[in-house]
Amino acid sequence: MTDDTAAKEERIVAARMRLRDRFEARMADTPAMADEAPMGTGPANRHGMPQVPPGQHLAKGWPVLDLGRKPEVATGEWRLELAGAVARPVALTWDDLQALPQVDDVSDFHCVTTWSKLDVPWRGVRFADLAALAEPDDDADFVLCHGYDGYTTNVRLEEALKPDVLIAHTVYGEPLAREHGGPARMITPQLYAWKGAKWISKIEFLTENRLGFWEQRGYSDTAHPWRNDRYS
Ligand SMILES: Nc1nc2c(c(=O)[nH]1)N[C@H]1C(S)=C(S)[C@@H](COP(=O)(O)O)O[C@H]1N2
Ligand SMILES: [Mo]
Repeated sequence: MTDDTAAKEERIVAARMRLRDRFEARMADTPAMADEAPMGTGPANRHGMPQVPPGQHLAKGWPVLDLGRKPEVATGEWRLELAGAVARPVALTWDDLQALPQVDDVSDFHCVTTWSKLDVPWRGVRFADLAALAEPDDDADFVLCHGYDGYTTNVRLEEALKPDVLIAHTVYGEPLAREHGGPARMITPQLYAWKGAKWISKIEFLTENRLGFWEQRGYSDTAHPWRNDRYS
């Protein structure tokens, strides 16, 4: 390893640790994690609670929701930009994504239009591991996620740092289908599913909140399914 590479790795590890400290400090005073059972992150976290959040029912199959466009992005062309309030903007290639630590996680998926899917087995890269690569500024409190279809959605950084938030490329052991956001999408199991951008192209770190597509149209900024938090 060259000195350069070693220094870079050290910086990324330091950024990862700063993000973790921040996440833990914030979680200590947010209701979602102060609850004994945070609920929403899959079987281990439902603790005998009702199967689906208030007003939700189990979906048959897996509905597809989009803006009427399903962009086709070949993995060779795919880039994921990390930009905005960060020390080191980067554009990851598909190989870069695959070279990061890969995580398997089973989580629940709640669409605000009232259907839910339970126990979805995803594989991908933790948002927190990705974010560290760009070294977000300490006052970057929000992210705006962009899709190749022009979609946007905003997420508080602390929500995005939850360990079940992934940039997922595989589901049920198969490459993520284009209709569900393949080659890669974000998932936010503890928030309504519109907060997870399909065909994710860019994660913009922001010091001030900026509303995404549905948030501008009256959907909740915070979007917690277990609090029936659908509209603003
Ligand atoms: N890029 C993009 N991401 C998106 C959307 C979209 O229209 N475009 N729809 C959102 C909504 S409303 C939901 S419920 C989920 C649906 O994911 P699915 O089609 O895989 O069920 O994706 C979210 N992410
Ligand atoms: Mo949705």
